[in-house]
Amino acid sequence: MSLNDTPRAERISIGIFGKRNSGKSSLINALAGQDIAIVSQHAGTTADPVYKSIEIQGLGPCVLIDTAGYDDSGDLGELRVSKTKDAAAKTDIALIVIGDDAADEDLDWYNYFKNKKIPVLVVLNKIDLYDRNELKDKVKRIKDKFDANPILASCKDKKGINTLLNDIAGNLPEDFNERTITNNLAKEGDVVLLVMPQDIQAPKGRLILPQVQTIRELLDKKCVVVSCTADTLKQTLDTLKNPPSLIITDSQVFKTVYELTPKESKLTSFSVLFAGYKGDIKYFSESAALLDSLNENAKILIAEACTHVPMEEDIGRVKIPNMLRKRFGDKITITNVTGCDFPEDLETYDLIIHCGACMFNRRYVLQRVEKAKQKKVPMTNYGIVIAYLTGIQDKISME
Ligand SMILES: Nc1nc2c(ncn2[C@@H]2O[C@H](COP(=O)(O)OP(=O)(O)OP(=O)(O)O)[C@@H](O)[C@H]2O)c(=O)[nH]1
Ligand code: SF4
Ligand SMILES: [Mg+2]
Repeated sequence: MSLNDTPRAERISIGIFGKRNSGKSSLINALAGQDIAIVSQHAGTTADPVYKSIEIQGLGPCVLIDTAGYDDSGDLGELRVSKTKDAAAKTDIALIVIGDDAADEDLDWYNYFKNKKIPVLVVLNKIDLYDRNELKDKVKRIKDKFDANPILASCKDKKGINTLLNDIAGNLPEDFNERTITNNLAKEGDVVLLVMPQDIQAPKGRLILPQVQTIRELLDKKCVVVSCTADTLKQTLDTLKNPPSLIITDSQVFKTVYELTPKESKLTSFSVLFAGYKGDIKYFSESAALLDSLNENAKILIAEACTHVPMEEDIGRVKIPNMLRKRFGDKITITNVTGCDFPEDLETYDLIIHCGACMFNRRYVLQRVEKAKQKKVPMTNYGIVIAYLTGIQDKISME
């Protein structure tokens, strides 16, 4: 993916699931209109999930996810199935591909998505192999089993693909295109000031993704966007005729910025905004409020979506841990995880602190929140926890 493309986390993730050899990879190629996945008659050709960013007419920017068949067995097979489950956690809309007769496993996976309220469609592939009566029987059996009509397709003859694309467009999660980063905090004509310290963590010559996405959204909303670094904030405010209606800061300089924020301006941070955009802001703020109940024996998990090499001044490895130690003492235990690592034994932690997760899609972050809720572990994010630890939680606008 080039820098000019829509980030993967902002695309519709279409996950393709099914038994081995059902024609999942063939379907990816048919949907994409090009050969992007390897197809063969050998069962188990696709071993790891393959994520392919692509523009589909009528749908816009999508990620097609090809997966290993969920009927794979043995040690290696189990590993593949667990990776297929990871792909399921990132899926916005799922297709269950049936290449022959529907099996109980197909129904299990169908129900898995239904239970998670993820839209799911059943595709009966390879219809070119059956005569009219055989097809009628198969369709009836699928209807009985799933209580849903299958979409009939032949990847070989390129039949049914347009119908499938229309059905995908018609079944997208309701709020998919409605959610915004700044919600009601910024509207047309507002002057919004962004405070963005370009410290060691920002890649040379670039802005980080949450900043880029926020600027893009504010420009789309027809806001007047002004930006500065923390050390030029006072000077920037002095040059403005009126105080900005909103200041969005990097959380790391929350306190400094708060002290300079005019009383007419609302204040928030990029990661507070991303808590609402990608996660569950209500749970995040309720969880941060529980900070006061922690003590020196607390075990805290800090999860960061980026896998960059930790650097001096790193927010998740240095800044937040230092603030926590200052508050609760040196004995507290802090564990850092990055990327897709997220421990199964969440119940052993007293609090989870997540980064803004701009690299993850909302579905995936909400799945982590769900796991935390199930295990009754509070979960919050960088911006919110910093606001609490600096005592300005009541001064920031959450949504
Ligand atoms: N006749 C017919 N054959 C098809 C169709 N779609 C796929 N196939 C064949 O089915 C076989 C399996 O196709 P794949 O697309 O590799 O299936 P898969 O589900 O990705 O398989 P794994 O990666 O092994 O899980 C290949 O030989 C394809 O040519 C179809 O619509 N009609
Ligand atoms: S994924 Fe997390 S750590 Fe990486 S840039 Fe986004 S908010 Fe920062
Ligand atoms: Mg395959």
